[in-house]
Amino acid sequence: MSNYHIKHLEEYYQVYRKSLRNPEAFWEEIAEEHFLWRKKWDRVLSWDFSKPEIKWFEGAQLNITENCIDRHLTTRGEKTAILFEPNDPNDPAEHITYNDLYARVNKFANVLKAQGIKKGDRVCIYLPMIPELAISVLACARIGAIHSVVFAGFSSTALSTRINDSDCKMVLTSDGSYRGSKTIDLKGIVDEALESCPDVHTVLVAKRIHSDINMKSGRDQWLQPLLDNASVDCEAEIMQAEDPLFILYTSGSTGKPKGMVHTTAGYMVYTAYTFKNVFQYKEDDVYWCTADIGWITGHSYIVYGPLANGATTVMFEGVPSYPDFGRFWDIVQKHKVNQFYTAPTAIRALAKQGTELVEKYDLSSLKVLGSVGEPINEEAWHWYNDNIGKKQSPIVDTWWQTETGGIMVSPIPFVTPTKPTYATLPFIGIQPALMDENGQELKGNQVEGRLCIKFPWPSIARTIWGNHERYKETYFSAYENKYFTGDGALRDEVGYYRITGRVDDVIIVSGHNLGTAPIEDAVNEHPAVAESAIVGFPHDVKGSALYGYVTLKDTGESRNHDNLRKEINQIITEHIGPIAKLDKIQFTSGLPKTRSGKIMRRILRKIAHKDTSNLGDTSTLLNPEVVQDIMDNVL
Ligand code: 6R9
Repeated sequence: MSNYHIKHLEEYYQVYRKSLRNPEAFWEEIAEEHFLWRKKWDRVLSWDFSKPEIKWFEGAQLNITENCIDRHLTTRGEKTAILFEPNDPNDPAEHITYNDLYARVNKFANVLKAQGIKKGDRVCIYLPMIPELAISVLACARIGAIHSVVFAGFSSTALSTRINDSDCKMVLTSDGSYRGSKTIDLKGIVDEALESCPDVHTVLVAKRIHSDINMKSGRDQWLQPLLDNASVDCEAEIMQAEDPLFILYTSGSTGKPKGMVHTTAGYMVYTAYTFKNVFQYKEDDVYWCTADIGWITGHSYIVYGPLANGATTVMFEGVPSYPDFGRFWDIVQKHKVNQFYTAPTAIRALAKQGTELVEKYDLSSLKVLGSVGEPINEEAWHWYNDNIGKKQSPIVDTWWQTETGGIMVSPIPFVTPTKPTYATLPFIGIQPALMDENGQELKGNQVEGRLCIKFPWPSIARTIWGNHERYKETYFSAYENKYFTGDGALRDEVGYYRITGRVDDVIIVSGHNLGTAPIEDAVNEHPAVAESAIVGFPHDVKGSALYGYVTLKDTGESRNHDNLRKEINQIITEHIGPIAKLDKIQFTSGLPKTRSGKIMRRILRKIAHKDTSNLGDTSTLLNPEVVQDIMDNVL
C-alpha cells in the first residue's frame, strides 16, 4: 500500500486513521519518500494553538524549486511543465518544458539578485496570467525572496495597501494585459499605486500588449533585456523549513486585508500530496486549473502542487467568454485536458449559455472535474456532472481557504462516492470539528455547526504578516485550542461534510472573498454618504452579489440617485476593484441599529433576500421604524 497515492475507499479510511493515530510518523513518511531535502528535520511537528505557534519539519533544509524543477530534469526534462494558452485562440500555445522552466526561472532569479533582491526581501508581483507570473513566483522562491502576488484585477489603492503592508521593495508587472477583447493598462495602475509607496525602488516590466507606457527613469526597467543577459545557472538558496515562502492577502470581515504567511516545507508537502490524490494525477495527464495565480488556488494548484509532482499544468490567460462561451471546452479538446478544476460561478455562467457550445467539442479526455471557491449549488453540480463529465468524471468539490494552503475536505475521485453539494470527507490528516453556539463540540453525525480544525496540518498559514495578534484573534480565539474557519457546515448521516457558507461578514462573490467593512469604508468616502451597510444576496451566476444600504447626509438638496449609484461604484472600483461593485444600492432613511449602536446586518440580510417572514424581535432596536421603511423600498 502506498500512502502517497490512495486508490480505494478502504485504503482512504486506513490511511486516514493512520494519519490521526500518529500524525508525526505519517507525515514524516510522506516527506521522507517523496521530496528532495538538503538536510532532514530534527523534529516533525511542534505546535501550540494558544500562542499560536506551529512548526513542521523544523531543522530541515530545502529549496522548493529544486523539488518543483531540478529533480525532474533527469526523468522529465522534455516533458511540458507549463502549457500556456494565450488569450487569443489564434496565437500558438506555448509548451514550457521542465528544461525550459529551469533555465527561465534561473535567469529570472539572477535578474532579481542583480537588482539587489536577497533572501527574506518581499517582492510584489502584479502580473496577468502569462508565463512570467509563474516563472517570477518560482524565481523568488529560488533565491528565498518572499513573493506577494496581488491579483491583477485589483485597483491601485488595493495594490499600494498590499505593497506597503509587507514593505515590498520591488514590483514586477507588465505594460498591460489582455482580457478577452479588452486590454488593461496594468502599468498605469502600478504608477498610480506607487505614488503612495515610497519604498519601492525597482519596477520590472514585462512586455505583453506592446502599449506605449511611461517608464520612470531610475525606477522602471524592461524585463526582457535583463533576462536576455542573465545566466541560466542560479544556485538555489538553502531555506529552513519554516522560512516564509510567500505572503498572500485575503479579505477579513473587518479592517485591512490580512497578509497570510505560508512557509516552505509543510506547504510543499501538503500541496503536493493533496494534488496527487485529489486529482488522481497520472504521469502523462494534462491538468488544468482555471484560477488566477493571484489567488491561493493558483499558488497551490497551478504552480506548486502540480510542479512538485512533475505534472503538466495549463495556464490560461483569457476569460471563459472569449471569443465565445465555448472557450473552456475548446481548450479541453485542444490540449486533451484530463483534470479540470474551476469555480461554481464559472459553471453557472457557462450553464446559462445552454449546451450547444459544449456539444461542439470533444471532452472525452476528461477524467476528473473539480470545484472550488464557494458552495456549489445542486443545479450547477448536475449541469457540470451531466454535460461536462457526461456522468463519467467524478466531481471533486474541494473545500479549503487561503489560510489552509491546501485542500481540506474533498472526495478522492474514484475512491469517495460523491454527493451533490457535499465536499464529503476530510482529507488525510485533517481533523474537523463542528461547534455549537456555546463552544461545545457536536459529536456524532447529523449535526450542524461552525467548522473548526482540531489539529495542525502541514500547510496551515503560520501568521498574518506583521500582526500575529490579529492571527490569534481571528483564528484561534473563538474556540479554545481550535482553528476556526469562519464557515458553517453540517455533517450528514454517513459523516460527509456540506459547507453551508460564511458565518462572518465575508461575502463570496463569484468565488472572491470580500469583506464588507472595506467596501463600506469606500462607500462612506462619497461626500454625500452618511452611512452604509453591505450584505450579500443570492445571484444566479455570482452565487452572491452585493446589496448596499446607504443613508445620505441631510443637506436639504435633492440628489439624482442613479448618478449617486454610479459614483459610489466608481469609488469602490478605485479603492478595491470592479469585483466589489454593488449590484443594488438602496437609499434609506436610516440603518437598523442595536442600542449599543451596532448595525443589525442580520435584518438587512433577510430583507435583501426578500425573506421578511421572520425578522425576529425588532422592538429592541434603537430605531425600529426604519425597518418598515427599508422593506417598503426594497430593490
Ligand atoms: C480556496 C479558496 C475561502 C472561503 C471558504 C469558504 C469558501 C471555498 C469551497 C467553499 C464551499 C467549497 N469555499 N471552497 N465553500 N465549498 N468547495 O477559495 O480560498 O479565497 O480564501 O476562500 O471560500 O467560505 O472559507 P479563499
